[in-house]
Amino acid sequence: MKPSVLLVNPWIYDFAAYDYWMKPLGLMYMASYLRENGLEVRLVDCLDGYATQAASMAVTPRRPPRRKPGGHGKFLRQRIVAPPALDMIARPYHRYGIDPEIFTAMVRSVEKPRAILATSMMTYWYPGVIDAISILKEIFPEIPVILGGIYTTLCPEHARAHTGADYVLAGAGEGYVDLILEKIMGLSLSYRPDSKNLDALPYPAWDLLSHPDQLPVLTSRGCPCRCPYCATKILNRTFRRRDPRRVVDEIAHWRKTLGVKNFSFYDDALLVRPEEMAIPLLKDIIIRHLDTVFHCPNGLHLSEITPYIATLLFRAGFRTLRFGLETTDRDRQRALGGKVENVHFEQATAYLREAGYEADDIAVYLLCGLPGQSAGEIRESIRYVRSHDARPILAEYSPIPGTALWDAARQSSPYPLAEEPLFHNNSLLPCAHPTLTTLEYHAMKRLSRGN
Ligand code: B12
Ligand code: SF4
Repeated sequence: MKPSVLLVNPWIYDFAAYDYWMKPLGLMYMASYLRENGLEVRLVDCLDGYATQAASMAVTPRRPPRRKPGGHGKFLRQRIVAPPALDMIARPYHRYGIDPEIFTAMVRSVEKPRAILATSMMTYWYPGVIDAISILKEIFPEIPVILGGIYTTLCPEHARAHTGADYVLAGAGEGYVDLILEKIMGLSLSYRPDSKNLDALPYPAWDLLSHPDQLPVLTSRGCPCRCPYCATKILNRTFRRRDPRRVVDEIAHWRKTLGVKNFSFYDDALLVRPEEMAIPLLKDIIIRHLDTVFHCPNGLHLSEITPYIATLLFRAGFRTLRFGLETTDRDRQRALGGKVENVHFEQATAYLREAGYEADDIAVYLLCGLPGQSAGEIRESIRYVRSHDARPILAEYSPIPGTALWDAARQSSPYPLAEEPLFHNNSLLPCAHPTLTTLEYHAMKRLSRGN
């Protein structure tokens, strides 16, 4: 019998969460890599309301929440008591995902693994990681739990001190497969692709999902820009891309084998240097008639939109377009690295409308709550975007350790950001300028929705 590993995607603990095409992509890359090395891989995904197939379950699962046809929707959720650090916040706090009893039953139904690999996402979601690990340790006390992901990369010391994981690994997991297999599991590594060559990596193990209503695609790692509020350069030091044909091969593969129609791009810089990726990718999608729909929940670069690219996006079936404008204040745009100017936004919206998109299809992220950012600046940005026939979406700022803006964030925040990642939560507007009161924020939310 093959040695097995159990992969776990922990819960989200937060004031609010909505499943905007969320899937544990990093963990699924790890899964396929381990499988190629001869391991049996099992997945327990706390965020999958459909993941209830465990044979010996003594608990009846709740009905999964209704999903939207494009593959997004609500999570199951349960009201819970917020961690003591958040006591002063008078807002309901929730566990998003399956009930802990279901999680326990699912883990119990799995044959004893040789190791457990858990992932982590937002730094401030760590309480869900701690609770998942504590249950895993109760069921399999002697099995090593290896924790990786975005939280461990951004806050490794915190994760080592608090999560109860036996190994906390920071950075790309591909670089640790030999450590996991050889040192932790005592097995030998038979498959080791060049992890710097993204085309050499196996596709993520999406066949492990119970309900692949949509799947993420990643054409690259990293970003050539260096925006001071963003963690990308810490997560991926260099910008590397796949061969666009291989990306479309992957999409066609999932379309054929799992029947998936909706795909979401998780790239940080999908449109940058379009001749390398976007143009060949979109042309290939169009030529192959895949009958697919695409969503870009992560901000796209407005400055790359030309009439030609707008037309290709439309013809290739890109239906959810979100762009990073961040602010319309020119000084702030410069301070944020100068990746975009208002003229790019105006041109892009005109080209996209021309290509066939409706005003409502063109959504633009506006950062809200940056250190020193007045409410007036945000209001003005919302007004400007709305007056140009696009849909503003407020992206509340989450301060991230190691970024260029971190010191300013710490100085502007009433919360001890460095000691407690719970205060990185964007819902708290942790670095809000005094003019950005709660009342003002809610008024802006309404303004951005046009009411
Ligand atoms: C796609 C994305 C989203 C998607 C959904 C993501 C998902 N997975 O479900 C959407 C658009 C919904 C989203 C939303 C938000 N996001 Co986001 N998102 C990302 C993004 C661009 C990619 C994540 C990803 O999947 N990467 C690809 C995979 C392959 O990488 P990975 O998960 O890191 O996995 C690798 C390693 O970590 C490791 N690994 C992973 N698991 C494991 C396990 C083990 C055992 C090991 C050894 C290794 C390992 O190996 C993997 C392969 O190399 C990241 C930035 C980035 N470049 O990573 C931001 C990022 C995570 N998001 C961020 C933010 C701020 C947000 C928002 C708050 C934005 C906002 N203001 O609205 C919202 C919050 C959402 C919510 N409250 O519901 C921040 C994190 C902030 C924080 N404090 O932690 C990031 C880092 C971006 C940034 N600005 O710097 N996001
Ligand atoms: S362009 Fe986007 S992903 Fe790249 S550094 Fe700026 S915010 Fe981060």
